[in-house]
Amino acid sequence: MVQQSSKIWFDGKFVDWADAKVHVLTHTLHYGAGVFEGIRAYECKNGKSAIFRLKEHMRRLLDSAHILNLKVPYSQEELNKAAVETMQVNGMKNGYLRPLVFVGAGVMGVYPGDNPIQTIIAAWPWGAYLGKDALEKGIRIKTSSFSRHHVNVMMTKAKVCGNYVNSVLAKQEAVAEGFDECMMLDSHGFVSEGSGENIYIVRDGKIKTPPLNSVLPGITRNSLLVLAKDLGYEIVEQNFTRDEVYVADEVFFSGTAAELTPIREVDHRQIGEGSAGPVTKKLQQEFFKIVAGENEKYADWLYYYEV
Ligand code: PPE
Repeated sequence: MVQQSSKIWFDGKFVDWADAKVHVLTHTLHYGAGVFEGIRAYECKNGKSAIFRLKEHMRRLLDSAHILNLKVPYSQEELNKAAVETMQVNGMKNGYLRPLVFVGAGVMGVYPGDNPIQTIIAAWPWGAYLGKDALEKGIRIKTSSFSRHHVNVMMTKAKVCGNYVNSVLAKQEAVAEGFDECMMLDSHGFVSEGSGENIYIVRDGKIKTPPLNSVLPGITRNSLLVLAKDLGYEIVEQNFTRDEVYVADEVFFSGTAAELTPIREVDHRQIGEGSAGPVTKKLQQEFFKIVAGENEKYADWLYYYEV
């Protein structure tokens, strides 16, 4: 059960958690043409709180909406403000924010007509996405039997609700078979991403992540590309195959929910020593310092607020 907070921002107003309801003929509920975001806020060492890369997340939300031709009636600045207020009104110093833009009820049929475009921002406390030990010990994954989207089937640059049917199928399969998560291949057979994370391999100190073809342009991914370079690592965006993953020294996932999660086993093959490797650990350590406001160099990635 999701841990409830008290209020949800709903079309410009705060409503009680229990009253944030929609009609069963809500268009997006039937056809999936909505867009969303996942954003984390962290309590910082200076006693304040900060939403990590809020502006970039809201920009991606509006980009996603634009790709789907949804006209969001709010500016990026208004959405930033609403996100901060959602944390404040709920008295939350840290947690997960979920903005969602959806097509409301009106006409039925795939053409959305003039149905209202509705926007919500919910927030709730969310701990480690892949389990308590995942961040430290690493997880076990399998290659999914489901391919990731072809770029002309779904719009992969957009975080579209309907895109996640593919993720749900893949995740269900992985969990049913006793794995923590899965690795998905694109329609050409190259490694793509996890059901809700970007993926990386490390071999001989060099880091690779798939280019932005079939994968979501992760904001954590963007942060790690900058951070890894700043730390002196070679990091490239390049296609690779599943067997290259098997022989990697280290494999890890990144995402807002997953943060930076080491992968210790892929398709029953141990990766490296079977625990988080040195590059993964270093990036993870530095990432957690940045989100806690302990590295001035990345101060503009933090959107501070007080509760
Ligand atoms: N790929 C996918 C498919 C994805 O869903 C996410 C985020 C990422 C990559 C990483 O993107 P970013 O968060 O910007 O670094 N997945 C969100 C939803 C997870 C969920 O189960 O819900 C998230 O991490 O918030």
